[in-house]
Amino acid sequence: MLAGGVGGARFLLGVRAWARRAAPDALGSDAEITAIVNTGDDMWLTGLRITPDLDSIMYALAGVNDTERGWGRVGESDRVAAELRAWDAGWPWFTLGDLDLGAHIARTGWLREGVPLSAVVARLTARWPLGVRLLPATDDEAETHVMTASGTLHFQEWWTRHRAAIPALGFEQRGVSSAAPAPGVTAALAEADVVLVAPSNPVVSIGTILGIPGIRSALATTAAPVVGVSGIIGGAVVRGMADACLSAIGVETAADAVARWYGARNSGGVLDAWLMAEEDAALVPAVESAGIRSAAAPLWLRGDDTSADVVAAALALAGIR
Ligand code: FO1
Repeated sequence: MLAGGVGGARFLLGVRAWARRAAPDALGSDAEITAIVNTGDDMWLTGLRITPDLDSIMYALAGVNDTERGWGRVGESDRVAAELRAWDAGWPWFTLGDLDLGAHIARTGWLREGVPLSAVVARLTARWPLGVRLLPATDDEAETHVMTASGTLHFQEWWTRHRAAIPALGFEQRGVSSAAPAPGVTAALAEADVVLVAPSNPVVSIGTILGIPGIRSALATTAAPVVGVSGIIGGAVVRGMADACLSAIGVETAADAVARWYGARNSGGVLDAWLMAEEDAALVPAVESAGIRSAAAPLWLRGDDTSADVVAAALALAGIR
């Protein structure tokens, strides 16, 4: 699985639910699930390394996430954040909850000791039986920055302070040319029975993972079918502001346009198949004519069970029942 944060977390809960109910003859009830997670949203804030997408997925799989906000911990408090504001430290528009800070402090301490991010993620996730292995796309810092008419800013500021309201002229992954897939990433892609592309933000989540040197070629050469799930239903993004990102790169906010942007694997892209919502069933022929197998199914991720149904529909496109 390639996944971003909030959309990726919901979809991963569905993949886990599917694996728990799957017939043994499919991938076996002990299906191994590896999530390769976007790290382009990551940043240093008041000396702490924040990794939003990895944390959103970890907390969701552990069942300790704040389901209203979509990020951070349930039962959170912000006494430290109030103090940081009083000291005028950090970003007043970016709340670091007290429980969440526990993870940031632990992570930053280990990183400062020289522990690579992937090993830090292994230590943090060992606290709960997630049923999913989390891998950062890279252990190197390759943060997404947004170019606007009035200058370049970190993605996280554009996203949380400005709510993506400042028109983006483009995105850059700072330091991506010297970044490498984290240990285990290319092997996971090579050895997979199937690779799922979560309905995450195609540009700044999935696109950022694909931008790490070596990941596209691992996807191109794996024997596993690569199946994507649309995060756009009926011409609108399900949540988040992916439309602001798509328009920045000149891609229409439409399920078929995103499939074409990912491209067919047999013509240099990444997808073998693309699952869209019933609302977009009329677009299936257009996607198929781009060389990408396609189908339409109910796509709303309401709970684990319906999400597992979406996963089953995606796997069926890959010939896995
Ligand atoms: N999003 C917000 O809109 N406001 C916040 O104050 C905020 C804090 C925050 C803290 C930790 C964390 O892991 C995520 C946080 N997010 C916040 C969400 C974050 O912007 C998103 O999870 C992704 O980075 C965007 O895809």
